[in-house]
Amino acid sequence: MDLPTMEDSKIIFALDVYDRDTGIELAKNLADQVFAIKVNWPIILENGIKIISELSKYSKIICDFKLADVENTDKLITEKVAQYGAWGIISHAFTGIKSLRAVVKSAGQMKVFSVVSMSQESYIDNVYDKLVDDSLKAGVFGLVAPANRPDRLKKIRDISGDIKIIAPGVGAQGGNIISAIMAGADYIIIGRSIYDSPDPIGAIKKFNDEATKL
Ligand code: FNU
Repeated sequence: MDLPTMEDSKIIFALDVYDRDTGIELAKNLADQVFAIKVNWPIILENGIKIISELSKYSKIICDFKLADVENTDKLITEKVAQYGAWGIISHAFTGIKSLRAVVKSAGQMKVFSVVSMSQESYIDNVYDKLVDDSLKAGVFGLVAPANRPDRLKKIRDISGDIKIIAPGVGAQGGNIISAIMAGADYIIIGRSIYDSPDPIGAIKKFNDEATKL
């Protein structure tokens, strides 16, 4: 499928809005500036799962559902998300390798990303190395690690080889795109600094310019 997505952009746009029309309008206008669009529960809870198919017309869609259940439940959710044409899905890793393997197995063509450290302090901070290890063993496509904690991100990069890392925390959460890329992020997830901007297209252009300066 030919999507107008800009393959060399390092930005993943976090479309954390409720309203369908606002979401579709933003996706239409921004798709050709970003690598992918990430949706989270807000737009799904308001509009239902079919919004994934609608948005997939404009960009690759990553579903940030942070799966964190026993293997069978994670599998049921993953299979359902795949039916609606999502390009990727995000799972937690702390539930262990059995659940991660179930997600990878039931994802089909979808790329699986696992959260190994968050953009705010959390109890998984103590076990990020184990989460990386399990994620690699389970065969995920990529990891989620914090852009706004570059020291932590660098440690994760150092133990993860060349697996893709997608990193939230730039802008509203205080992180900086350049230090995140230098620490090892492949793609930067940005939400509020784009959709809350009076000029979302201009905001993305600025982030793309910054990222390509490196
Ligand atoms: P913005 N996100 C996050 N931190 O912020 N998936 C994490 O550790 C994580 C995430 C998501 O702050 C968050 O849910 F694992 O407005 C939101 O969708 O730029 C996005 O990344 C950040 O949005």
